[in-house]
Amino acid sequence: MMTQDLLVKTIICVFLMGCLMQSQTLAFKLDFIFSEKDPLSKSHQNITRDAILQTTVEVCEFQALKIGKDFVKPNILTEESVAEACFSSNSVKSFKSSIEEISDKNAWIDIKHPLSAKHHFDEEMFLPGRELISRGVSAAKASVKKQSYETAREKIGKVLHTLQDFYSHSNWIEMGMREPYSNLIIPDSTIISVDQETPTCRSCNGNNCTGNILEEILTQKKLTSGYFSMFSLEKPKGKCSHGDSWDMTSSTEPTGGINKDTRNSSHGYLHNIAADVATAATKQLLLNIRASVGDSEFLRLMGLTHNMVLCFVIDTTGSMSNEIEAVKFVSSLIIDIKTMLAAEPSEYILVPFNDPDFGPLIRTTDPDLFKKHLNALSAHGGGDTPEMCLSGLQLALTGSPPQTEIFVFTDATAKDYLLKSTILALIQRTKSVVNFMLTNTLARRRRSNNEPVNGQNQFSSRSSISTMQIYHELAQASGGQAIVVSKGNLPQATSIITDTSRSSLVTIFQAVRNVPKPENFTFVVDSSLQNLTIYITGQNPFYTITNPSGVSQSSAESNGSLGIIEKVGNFHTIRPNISAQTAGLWLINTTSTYPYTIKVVGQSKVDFLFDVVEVFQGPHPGYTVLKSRPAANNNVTLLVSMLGGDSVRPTEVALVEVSSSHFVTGTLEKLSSGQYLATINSIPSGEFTVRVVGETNSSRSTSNRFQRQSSTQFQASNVTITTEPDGTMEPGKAFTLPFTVATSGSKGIYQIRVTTDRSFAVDFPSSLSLESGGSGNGTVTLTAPESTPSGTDVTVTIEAEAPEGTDSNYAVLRLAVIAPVTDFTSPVCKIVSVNANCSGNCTFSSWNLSANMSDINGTGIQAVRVLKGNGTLNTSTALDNGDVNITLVDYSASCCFPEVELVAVDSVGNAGTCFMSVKATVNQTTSVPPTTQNNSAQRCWFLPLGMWVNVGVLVLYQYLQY
Ligand SMILES: *[C@@H]1O[C@H](CO)[C@@H](O)[C@H](O)[C@H]1NC(C)=O
Ligand SMILES: *[C@@H]1O[C@H](CO)[C@@H](O)[C@H](O)[C@H]1NC(C)=O
Ligand SMILES: *[C@@H]1O[C@H](CO)[C@@H](O)[C@H](O)[C@H]1NC(C)=O
Ligand SMILES: *[C@@H]1O[C@H](CO)[C@@H](O)[C@H](O)[C@H]1NC(C)=O
Ligand SMILES: [Ca+2]
Ligand SMILES: [Ca+2]
Ligand SMILES: [Ca+2]
Repeated sequence: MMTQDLLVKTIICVFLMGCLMQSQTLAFKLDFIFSEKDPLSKSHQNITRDAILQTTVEVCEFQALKIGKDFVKPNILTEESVAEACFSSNSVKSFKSSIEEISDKNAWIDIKHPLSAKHHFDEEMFLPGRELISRGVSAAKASVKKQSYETAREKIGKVLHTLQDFYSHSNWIEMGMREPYSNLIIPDSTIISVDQETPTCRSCNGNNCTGNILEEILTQKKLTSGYFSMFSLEKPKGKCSHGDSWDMTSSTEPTGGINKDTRNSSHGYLHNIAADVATAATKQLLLNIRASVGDSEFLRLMGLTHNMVLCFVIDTTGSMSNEIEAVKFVSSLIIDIKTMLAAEPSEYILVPFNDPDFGPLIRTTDPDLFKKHLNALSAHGGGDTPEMCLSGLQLALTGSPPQTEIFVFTDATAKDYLLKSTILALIQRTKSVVNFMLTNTLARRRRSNNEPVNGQNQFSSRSSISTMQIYHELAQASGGQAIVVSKGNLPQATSIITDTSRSSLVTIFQAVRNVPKPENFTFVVDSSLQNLTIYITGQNPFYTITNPSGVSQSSAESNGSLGIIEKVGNFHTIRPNISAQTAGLWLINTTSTYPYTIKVVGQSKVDFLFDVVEVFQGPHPGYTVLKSRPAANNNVTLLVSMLGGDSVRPTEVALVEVSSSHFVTGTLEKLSSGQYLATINSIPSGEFTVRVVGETNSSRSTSNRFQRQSSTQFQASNVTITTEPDGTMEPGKAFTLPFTVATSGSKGIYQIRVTTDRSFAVDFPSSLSLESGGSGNGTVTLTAPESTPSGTDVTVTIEAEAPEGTDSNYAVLRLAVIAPVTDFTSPVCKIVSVNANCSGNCTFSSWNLSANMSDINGTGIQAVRVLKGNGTLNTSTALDNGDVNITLVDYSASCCFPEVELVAVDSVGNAGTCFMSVKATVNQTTSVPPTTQNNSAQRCWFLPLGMWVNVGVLVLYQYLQY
């Protein structure tokens, strides 16, 4: 667990050696390293994952109780079991990747700030460390409020690292504490630690370093933490060291150390306890965020979105009325006939575009509200033929969750075609799939069908770019379809939208042929797969499909022995009959003479997540997630996570060239359950996708073999862009973002382009002059308007294009705009009265409570929620003493639910709670006068020096700040 152990020292060394200089946005897996060393020690990743799983189960249980659903708590908490208990089996993939995101950002603190004492609660930096936590938590809450879940997860990951380190690096555990120190997440609370002069340690005796913290420090409950340096023996006189071999200060008197990072650390005998308390503290912080943002927002933050997202980008210019009607029709179909689908979409996103206007993005979980927005759309304006299609698509890509299926409806070319390379970068970063519904059939005929679509040069092939061709290229790059139909036939083509609304949709195979020749394609269908569907898009495609039993059907038969072929425009959908969906090797033989694409999908729990990562060497290897194109002419490493349970095992990970069926495979190394590192020694020069082949259990029968392929196409580059944002972007203030462009390609002038999805003022050098093998620096200056609401995020894409447009790369960053917070106090809850008569059968009696809530001198109460209990809440506002706004709360519940915990949240997310239990109020009516004391029922609270006072009172007023 925790930092400044061997691992971090390794990283620092690597840092110093300059090996990390090429890294992009960084992430790191601690587990891998520790499981090598000591599988029984807990890493930050273990602690973070355990706490997220436990908290999520708790929130889901509460939600289930509220709506009267039975809740089955899983015995063993895994992403799969928790998602299932939360009635969200379909979101395992996003749940898993959210946990990975948070863990990666947590670990990243060790890379980005390895020597910063406050990030690790070293050197008695208690107030600065707490400041980092409270600012981070407050920013995360602001981000969630603006639905910027990704930036919120990043913030949470970073903050958790510091919070968890407290329990390893301070003497909290040695003082006998076995509960989290709540003051670390209460911004305005007192923290008293020893001063710089007070000695805290004596030298250790022997290797089992016990008794080195001075007794008076422990008995007086004074907080202290260890000093650490890799370069110097010096530390303040009489202070404790962090300890272990990389800490040079630990050989200075007083020798030894106090950290509990692993079981082998100086105070390793307390490692397990420290890890348990750190887990409880992590839960406490997560529950604080949950109290502030509410249950459903918390679950969305964790990626448990229940199901898929429906995202439409719609041209609303004059000629589009047919299409708008078709979108309204298909949306209603999906919303109203949920039974056709496994579940209804959990979220709806709509981005209209016109010319010159586009947006805004409308995002809602309410199907009726979505319908209302759709119905409000009308076709008007637009001027000349081309419209602002890519600007609308850019908003959709940055404003929807990763891996969303996006549908773009237009009949016109893109006026903003210069955004094409930005869109490609966003597609690769988000792995979202873009499908185009194109209704200008004339444009299709005009386009040259033999023109190669996957050119090397996506940045500046501007000659052909203002045609509809751009849509075909973007669809292919994302693994989507560009469907060309007449306006009248559009409703028939929308079946693909209902198809993609199915849960657990996986891609089994895909291929693109722009220079067609007769060819045989094979792919493996496994027994876990349902609703096998094959899409073939192209002008007059000709093919024969044969299943493993030898049943075959040609494109000429729309209803044959294999199944049904639906044809509309250039789009064929093949739906094999259930009886023909045999597991085994399938064959598609094509003899088309026009370009075509093939995509095979189905529904299955077996799937994979992956990231391209960069490995760095050293005594212990590590890796960093790459957020741009990987380097050309190099080996490439993928971090692959399998979904579908423990029996799912990959046997081969390959990079498959898009334009041929050539592929390169690599070696596989198991990291932890379900996680693998695949190293491939060469990288295709053109576009490629990632394919995973594997088995669903140990027996080698063919029906247990499976294959999955990524939708998104990737590409290598000789150009790299390195940038790492530092600090927080504030409304109305210029924010600078330094970046470095390096190239192993040709020398010359590299064009730089920076775009944002928020039209913020942005300033950057338009070009950099680079030598081959050289690099150059630039700075992006971004300014969010003064009026930008706190929590708004902005996606910044920095692109660099080699001379003649022969190569390009990008860096995609998501930044949060956070307004400075001045309100650090939580609302106060005062219970005014409780009336309970809970005798006999609880179902026949009820109780109620009145409370006053206020946010004195603060931003005001924004929400009041029930955190625990199953009753009815009514609120109203009033003025107290003429000027203080108070919220009057009335809560009533059945006596079967004798406990309630209420929370009042102010405008910046500070949450104050009150708790009430009427368990013991048999036959009596109680009226509790408001008190001003800080108390809690059957809980513990903190004195500044950290003494526990356990107040075991049954009915008690509580003013507990989270
Ligand atoms: C920590 O997590 C890894 C990876 O999931 C796992 O293999 C290991 O057993 C965990 N360690 C502990 C002590 O829980
Ligand atoms: C180290 O000290 C702890 C605490 O006194 C004790 O429980 C443990 O057994 C000791 N370990 C060894 C190897 O002496
Ligand atoms: C495809 O396979 C069939 C039979 O398996 C074979 O006859 C045919 O020549 C193959 N076509 C190509 C282009 O390889
Ligand atoms: C999908 O597959 C299931 C199970 O095979 C079947 O019951 C269902 O009807 C299929 N749905 C569609 C739309 O074909
Ligand atoms: Ca138009
Ligand atoms: Ca126009
Ligand atoms: Ca406040």
